[in-house]
Amino acid sequence: MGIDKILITGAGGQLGTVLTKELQKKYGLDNVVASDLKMKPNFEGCFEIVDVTDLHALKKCVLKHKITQIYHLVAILSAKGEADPLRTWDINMKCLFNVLEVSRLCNVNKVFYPSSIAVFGDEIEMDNTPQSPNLTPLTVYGMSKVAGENWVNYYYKRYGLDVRSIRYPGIIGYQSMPGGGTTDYAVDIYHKAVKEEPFSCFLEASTQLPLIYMDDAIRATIELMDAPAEKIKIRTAYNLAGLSCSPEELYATIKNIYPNFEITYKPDFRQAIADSWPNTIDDSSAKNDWNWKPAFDLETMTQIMITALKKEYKTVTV
Ligand code: AKB
Repeated sequence: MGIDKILITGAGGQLGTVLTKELQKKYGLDNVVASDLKMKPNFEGCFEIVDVTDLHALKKCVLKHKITQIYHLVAILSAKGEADPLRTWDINMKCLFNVLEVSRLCNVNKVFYPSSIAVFGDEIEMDNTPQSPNLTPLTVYGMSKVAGENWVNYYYKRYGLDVRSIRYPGIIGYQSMPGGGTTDYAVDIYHKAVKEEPFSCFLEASTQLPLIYMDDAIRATIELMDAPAEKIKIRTAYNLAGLSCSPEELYATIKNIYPNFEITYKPDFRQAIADSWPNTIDDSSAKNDWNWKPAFDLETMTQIMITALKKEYKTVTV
């Protein structure tokens, strides 16, 4: 087998920014192609501007670099997606179809497709939400992920395309900002604390949601992609758990470090979305099939986030 050549779509996003660096470490700078609609300042490595809604542009990039694996991260998320439901559906689905078709036609042998806790809706058990309940998402983003999970399963069964997927909880990291999600509050709160500004939370104090620290999210992605094919029993998407907490619990861990940090609660339309998502997730299939085990709890995550952001803001203001 030759060397793997990796393409990441949406490489400038919250997860893409960090995943690109990890994949560069794993496969070498020359074997990873990051792509997005525009390049981030100071990006190191190979970058291509690709609009994934354009099948021909994507195909050209895949052929030019002899890509063998695609991590397809482009999507409009839960909260932003509600501003224009039909456009969200069009973009999320069109991009996925283009990635699947180009992969099938151009000998790409593995694809990663991120799903989300947004696939769940108001018919689930909120605690320890099982792998396969009735999926009735409330957002267009969630609907596109349910459809996407079924399409990747279809491409696996019909064409043998090795697509693997995780239902990410809200991802929390200091290296990049999320954009347009319902779990974004849990990143913003750390930035406000370190800047010593009060925080206005768009969810109610007690709204428990599944979250995951960035390093766990990255490791889960790479472990899933590295697992032998016969271990991957679920070809829609795996439930994945990191930690679970409410805004008031997260706030309490920050207040231990910043005793004067203030929070107010002003729930908006995102409250209804959060209310339809699980409190906690049953990820026993991921644990059993490919040995998933999270490493970060809430307290550890808070320590790391605050330490890293303090450093970052100091550097920016000096
Ligand atoms: C969002 O809040 O939309 C995302 C997600 C959980 O998929 N962070």
